[in-house]
Order: sequence, then C-alpha cells, then structure tokens
Amino acid sequence: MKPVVVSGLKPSGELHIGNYLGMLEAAVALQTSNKYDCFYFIADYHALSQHYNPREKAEEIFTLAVDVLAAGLDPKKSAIFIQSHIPEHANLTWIFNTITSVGKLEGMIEYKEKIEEGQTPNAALFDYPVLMAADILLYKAEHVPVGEDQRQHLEFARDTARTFNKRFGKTFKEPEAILTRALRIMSLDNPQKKMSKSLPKGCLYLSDSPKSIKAKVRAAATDSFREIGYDPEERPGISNLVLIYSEFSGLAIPAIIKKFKGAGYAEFKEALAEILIQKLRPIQQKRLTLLKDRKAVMKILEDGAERAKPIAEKTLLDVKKKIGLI
Ligand code: AQP
Repeated sequence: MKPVVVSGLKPSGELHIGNYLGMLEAAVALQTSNKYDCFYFIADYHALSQHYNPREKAEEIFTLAVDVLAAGLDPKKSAIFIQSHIPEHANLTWIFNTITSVGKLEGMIEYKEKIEEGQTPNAALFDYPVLMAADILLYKAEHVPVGEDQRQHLEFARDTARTFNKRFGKTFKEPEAILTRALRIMSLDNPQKKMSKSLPKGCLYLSDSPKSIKAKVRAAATDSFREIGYDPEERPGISNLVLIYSEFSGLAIPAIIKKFKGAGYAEFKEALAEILIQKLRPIQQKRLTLLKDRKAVMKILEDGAERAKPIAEKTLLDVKKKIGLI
C-alpha cells in the first residue's frame, strides 16, 4: 500500500491564489507523482463553523469542486469527495473530543484570529482542529499538504494521534506536513494579514478576469520605498507581490529583484498582473467548461466518496473496538 495523503478545502467562498499556492499546487504535484494514495475533500462541515447563507452553500460546494478540478486535481488519480458524505469524519471528531483539553483548543491561533476579525465564535469554530484531526487520521494519512497557516492544526492532529495511541494502543500514525516552501500569501489590501476567503477585499481569486486582476494588483498595498525589494518584516506589501511573482513565474526572488532594478512599482505591478493573467487562463478555461457540466462534477464527488468510505468505516470500527464501544 502506498503512503496516504489527505487534505481539504473549505467551501467558504471562491478559491484565491493563497489557497492555490499554499495547498492546491502541492496537492496536484503529489497526485501526479503516483507515489501516494491521495484523498482530497471539500470541507463542508468545516465551512459551517463560519457565518453562512444556507441558500448559497450548495452552490459554494459545487463551485469549489469545479475550482479544484480546474486547478488540476484529477479524479482518476485522487479520491475527491465531500466531507459530510462520509459521516465517520463527524463520528471520529466526537470520540477525539473526549481526549482533547479545552485549554489546548483555546490556544489555537486561527480561532483567536477569527474572533479578532469579528466572528462570533460557535462551538464548531472552537472544535475545528478536532474535526481536522479526524479528517486526517481517519485515512491514516502520512502527509498533509497545507499552507503555513495550518501548521498549528497539523501539530494538533499529531498530538491527538499520540494521545489516542498512548491511551488506547497504537492505532494512528503521526502525520507530517508537506510544507516544502511553507507558503503564506498575504492579503493584497492589508499585507499584515493572510489572504483569506473571509477577507474578500484582499483576495485575488482564481476566477478573476484580466481586468479585475490588473485593478487588484495595481491597487495592492506597497510602501513608500522606490525600489522593488524583498523583506517581509519591514516591507510586507511589496515582498508579498514579489513572492507571488516568484511562485507564478518560477523565477527566484533575487532574480526578480535584479530583473526589476531601477523599475518603479507601477511597472513591476503591470508585469505581475500579466503573469497572473497568463497562468490563470488555462485554469479559467477549464473552469468554464466544468461549470456547464454539473452532473459530471457531482458524479466525480460521488465516486470519490465511494472510494473513501470503506477506509473511513474500517478506521472507525477499529477505534470503536479500541475504546470499548464494541
Ligand atoms: N493566504 C494563504 N497562504 C497560503 N496558504 C493558504 N491557505 C489558505 N490561505 C492561505 C491554504 O489553503 C488551504 C485550504 O484552506 P481552507 O479553504 O481549508 O481554509 P483556510 O486556510 O481557512 O482558508 P481561507 O482562505 O483563510 O478561508 P476562510 O477565510 O474561510 O477561513 C489550506 O491548506 C490553507 O493552509
């Protein structure tokens, strides 16, 4: 059996380039390597932890499925499914809740950030890391491609595996992150914050039109220096743009700084917008085709759930035996 890779994306709005560079690109590369059994899911239960409109949720799930397929996830290589179609995710969460301390959950950075952003916390937002641990451990994942912002949650999943094994006997492997570049793409309008679906003003979406890309990049926050440079601490705005340029062009950061020596921010931003337009075009074209074929997309998700379900059921059965329910 190949090592297992698991990761998810929340249908809480359209995908942005932070989701793409932080997670999706790595997820596509892992499935393409043929070295892993990949499970990628649409984290609809996670999305319910934030304020939402029930009339929009089904559409957000569908659009996210379209986005991930357009970005390169391939149902022939990976199981792609909807989290809530496998109830074992929620069942295992409940069991993990019983071995999780409230104090540990209170220390989670993302939870604190969401409250600072003005979200009214509900128990699901608080419990988010436990559901994420269940998502990962249910499939006995060894690797989890996630952006840098999810590192603490992954550490939490590792702790959960350790605690469970210690109490009930060896059951889970401790998963590793695949964070080869530990990317954190910052918001375009406020580079102190990460680009986030819940802060739409700072997002550059995979679906943005060339006109919108140009306008967003032109308006992106920089600083009062004149030269293009890279110093995320002192100059977070321009550094974020240089990083995005590097990721989409494949050029190393020092090479970019050399290339734009003597150029102003306007010229650099123009070039960055062009690269983004070019690189996102094939994804957008595929996206338009998929949007017209709802039935095919939903079938992919059903087939993905069929593949994931027996594995999830087997793990939960084992867990129930270990904890004394069976
Ligand atoms: N700004 C980012 N830079 C790098 N990686 C990022 N990810 C998210 N934002 C960035 C990575 O994208 C993957 C999927 O994220 P998610 O949809 O499950 O939830 P999230 O991390 O909470 O993403 P958002 O955009 O910030 O959503 P909201 O605002 O709804 O909470 C994850 O692997 C994440 O690391």
